[in-house]
Amino acid sequence: MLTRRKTVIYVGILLLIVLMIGAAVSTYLWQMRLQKPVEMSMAHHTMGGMTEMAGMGHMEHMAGMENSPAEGELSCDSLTAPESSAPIRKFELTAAQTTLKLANGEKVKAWTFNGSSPGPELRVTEGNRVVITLHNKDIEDGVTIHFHGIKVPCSQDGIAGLTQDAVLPGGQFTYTFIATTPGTYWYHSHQMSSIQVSKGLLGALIVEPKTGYQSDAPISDTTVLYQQLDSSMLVNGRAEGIAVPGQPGEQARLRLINAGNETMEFNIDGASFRGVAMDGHDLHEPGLLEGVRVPIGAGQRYDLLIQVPNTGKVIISSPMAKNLPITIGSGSEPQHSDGGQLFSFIDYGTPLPNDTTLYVQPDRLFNLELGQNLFVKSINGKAFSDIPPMIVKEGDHVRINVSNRGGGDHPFHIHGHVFRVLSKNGVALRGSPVYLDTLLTKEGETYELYLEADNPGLWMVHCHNLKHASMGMSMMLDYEGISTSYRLGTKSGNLPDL
Ligand SMILES: [Cu+2]
Repeated sequence: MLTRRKTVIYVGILLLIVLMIGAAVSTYLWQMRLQKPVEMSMAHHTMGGMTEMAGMGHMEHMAGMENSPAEGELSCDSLTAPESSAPIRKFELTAAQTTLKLANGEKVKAWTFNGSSPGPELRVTEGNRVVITLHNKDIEDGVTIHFHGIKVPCSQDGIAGLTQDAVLPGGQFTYTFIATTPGTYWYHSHQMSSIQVSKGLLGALIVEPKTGYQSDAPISDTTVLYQQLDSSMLVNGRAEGIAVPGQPGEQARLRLINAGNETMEFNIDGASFRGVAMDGHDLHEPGLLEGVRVPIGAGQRYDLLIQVPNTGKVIISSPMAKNLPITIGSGSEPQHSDGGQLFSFIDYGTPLPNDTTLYVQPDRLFNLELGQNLFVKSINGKAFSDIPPMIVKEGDHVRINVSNRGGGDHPFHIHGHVFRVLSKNGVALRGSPVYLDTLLTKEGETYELYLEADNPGLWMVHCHNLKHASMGMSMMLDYEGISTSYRLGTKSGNLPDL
């Protein structure tokens, strides 16, 4: 009798477990369908006349409202780089399936630009007219190129299903933009981005200042791009650390790019350093830092300026990228410390005199809560196409309040714009102004951001943990009166965030 009862209990427990797994799997599969409608317009909201602020992020959107070009409407396609006599820099990038042989002998199947991952570093000068022709050799799902952090015109943003169709094998697409702002940027495919970026379709894009860098000591300039290529962590495409030459007294500028999906924290051992730029934008009077860990969210860039010491070398390392340190100079090993405080931009550097942005009254206010319910990564409790867009018009001063309500780190990325961080957890920034295109948010944190609506178009706003974006954490910033004829979905094959 007792045995029978036991058996019933065991079978019951087993059934419960099977049911729970079943529920989890079906929720997951259902979730994956979120990014796969048959056909939809990413700009499906035309809410003219809504000028009042507050709570607009919570407004119900009008489902199924198609964006038929009405009178006075502009198509994203018509928004292109202005004519100019700026010096032209031309590049050709060919996406192809390649087997890469890493330095450690390991062979990795990758998707590459011009045979390597990362693809070639594109280095241009401020003011250049940059012309990049993308060719697709054999990536069946098609590819695009998005220039992360660069303020391009709408038609050049490289979003499959929004600003263009994905470029299929044998096809090509030419991107043109003016490189207006010097700094460290990167490029990557925005077709099935969570898949294609982790397979290798990415590279660095550096815009050097017209005037060069002002300094009394010689400066080396090194791009350091970390990426997750399937299961391998790589730095500049290598499975081993990199060495940067440097004589005592010289300065090394490191352009750290986190092209992976997870936050990376860096220890800088053997020298004090300055954080001179974030997301390509110079910080004002950055002070010397020592023993401070630098957290770089997915998609973000930090430029560090490090003075090579007289005694030995400098080692920059991250527990997220074991065995991939950056070594500057030569000599004795520095003492390793990993218990330092996390770098905070709240009070780093000094304010600008006569900083008027701080007193601008917003015309629009949006509240965005980044979170998670079950397998959905959500914004205001909703996923992807259910999230109402933020609608603005050119010239608007826009306030966006972002809070992270769980589900991991969410690096919050806005296309086509640079935003300013006004406050963190209710505390106003009191150091240098901080301008970003990607903001690392951790659970429980709240930020107030300011953005000037100065680049009419249809823009994606998403988490740059691209897996999170593919699970729903993706929405739109739409300008009134802009439309697109491109469609997302299984019919067109355009799936920008899958
Ligand atoms: Cu996220």
